[in-house]
Amino acid sequence: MISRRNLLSRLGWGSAALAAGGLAQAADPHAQHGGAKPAAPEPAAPTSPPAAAPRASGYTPVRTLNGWTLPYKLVDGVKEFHLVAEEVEHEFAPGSVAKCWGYNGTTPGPTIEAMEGDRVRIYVSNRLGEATTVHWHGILLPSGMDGVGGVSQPQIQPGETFVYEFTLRQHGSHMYHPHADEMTQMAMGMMGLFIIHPRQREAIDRDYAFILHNWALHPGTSTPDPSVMQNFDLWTFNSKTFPAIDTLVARTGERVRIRVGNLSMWNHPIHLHGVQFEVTGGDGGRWRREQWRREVTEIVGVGQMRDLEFIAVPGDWAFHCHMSHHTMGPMGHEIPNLLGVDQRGVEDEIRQLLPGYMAMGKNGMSEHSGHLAMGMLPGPDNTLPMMSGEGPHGPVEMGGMFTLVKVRDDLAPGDYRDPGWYAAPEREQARCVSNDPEFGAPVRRGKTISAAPGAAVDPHAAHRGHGG
Ligand SMILES: [Cu+2]
Repeated sequence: MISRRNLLSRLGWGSAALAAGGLAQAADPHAQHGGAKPAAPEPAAPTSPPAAAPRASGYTPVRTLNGWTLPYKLVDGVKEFHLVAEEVEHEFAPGSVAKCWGYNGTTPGPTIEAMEGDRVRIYVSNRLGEATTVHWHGILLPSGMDGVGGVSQPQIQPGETFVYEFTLRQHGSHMYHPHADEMTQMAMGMMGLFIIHPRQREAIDRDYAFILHNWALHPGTSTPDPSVMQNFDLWTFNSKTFPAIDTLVARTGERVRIRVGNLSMWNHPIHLHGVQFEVTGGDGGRWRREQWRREVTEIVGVGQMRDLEFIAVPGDWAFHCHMSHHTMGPMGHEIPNLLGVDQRGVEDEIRQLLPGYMAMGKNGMSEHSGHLAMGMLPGPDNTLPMMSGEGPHGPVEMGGMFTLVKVRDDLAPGDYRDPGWYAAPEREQARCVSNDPEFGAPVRRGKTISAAPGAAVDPHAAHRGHGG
């Protein structure tokens, strides 16, 4: 497939480039005069590079957040991959480790990366205690290679290795996952990305990819609970929660693509600050240019993939799910609403009876991030705080599906190291101008309720006297 963008970039190469392909024909001046196709390409202008052969010159490799790409062996022209389904020890973020299931030692499994037209042979060994299969989600292939246990193949029993083989007839962002005891195996972390690059090189400088997922890793436990359908504890980009999720970095002016897949049980409105991105593709490959949409939030539905592209502008930009509970760590779901209730002294007593108890704070939940920063209020073992992360201006108060896109003017191409925090120019920095609550003469309507006299405006202030 030739994208409009690629085509336009080739228009300057002389009319020889226009001879191939229907899209090019519309731009061909000959087409307007009687519609006769030119018999042969006109000779290219002397300054034009040769343009007849497609540029099968490779691709910008995908950068899998906190992940890796599976190496392959070329055997008689076939790319051979080997996946191993197995139990893995996985760290969601420092302080939370669990027994999960994945491939080749990780959840998600390694990214499979190949090119349109490649023939791939994929061995799948099962080292789990139960049968599995692999379904190649979104990939056009013969029915017997589709990986649906009982329908397209017998299940792969523990200890067995199956082989899948097919030719890639498309390009785009795709995934793989089991189609056997799916509820359990996906809840335990079995999934991975399958990225197929087009033969025509795309104008993308940085290409990121990850999968959205949710986990019922209840506070104090170390194995996800596959029976949970809605109330999850952990919300992850590639099985990591903030602040353990990799930062996405780019140089100012670079074209960045972020491929987002969703194998969780919820739809996620994925939101990026700082730019209007274009949604340029989905499971059905790269969309025609006329179908691209300019957005700042894109819902990635369960089982879907979306490609987001933008030109990088300098700064530190939040990139997160907009369901606010999905940017939190584990919190328990039956917590009473204690906004406005003074709980001094009560919470510790409750926690002696209920070890996982975390109350809603009197002035909101951010009290807790303050407590944790002060070394107080440790949660149950192996349980992440609800909010965490420390930024250059204080606590970030996030968790779960949150990370940053960091763009700098002076990054070398291919440098993916976290550049640290952005230093905004002084005139572009929001700042405090008063600490008088009666400051100014703002217009207000309705019935306002003032904070009680003496109420702690600073949520940490009430605890400073505890000597904690
Ligand atoms: Cu979400």
